[in-house]
Amino acid sequence: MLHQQDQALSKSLFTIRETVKELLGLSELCQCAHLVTLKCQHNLEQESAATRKMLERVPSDKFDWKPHEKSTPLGRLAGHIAQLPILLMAALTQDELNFDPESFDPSPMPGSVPKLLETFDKNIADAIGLLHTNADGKLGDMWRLRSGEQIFMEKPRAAMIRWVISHIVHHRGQLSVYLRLLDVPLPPIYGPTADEPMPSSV
Ligand code: NI
Repeated sequence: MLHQQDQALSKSLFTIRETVKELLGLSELCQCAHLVTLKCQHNLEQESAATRKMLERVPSDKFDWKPHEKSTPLGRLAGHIAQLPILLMAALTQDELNFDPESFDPSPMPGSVPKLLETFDKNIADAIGLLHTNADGKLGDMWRLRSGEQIFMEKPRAAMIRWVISHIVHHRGQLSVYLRLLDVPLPPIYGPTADEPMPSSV
């Protein structure tokens, strides 16, 4: 029974592989690494476009505002989102990133909305460029996020890239609540908002 299941699975995988090769004109199975790169790029482009729509709505005179005494101020939250793609670059160019306060030198937070958007656009473009030049064949390699001896995270590069994208989405959700509380009209992301319908082309 198990043998039959193995055979069925092998047959399915073979069919998938042949279909992918036919669709993309790929000649070798090793090109699957390139498919993972393309998938990462697609996810990143999709989520960064949606995230930029939210960053564009940040009011320039409310950078110090926060919804609760325990919350991060709006400017720092938006700046953190703009800087998160730096983690992607580290995942694509280094074996690890060490947040050790002794040696880690964080980038300065963007102090205005134009600077915020400029930082986000540049970081996303640089990360996508590195995906093209650095990713194929390396996405299965393990990558670490640490502070000195303390390891926060150890994952294959592809999983780390997915984690950073999820982290951007997580903070984008927070940002949408901040903007709602500040009475800023919200853009549609995966559905309409109370302020705007989805574009007709989506
Ligand atoms: Ni964060």
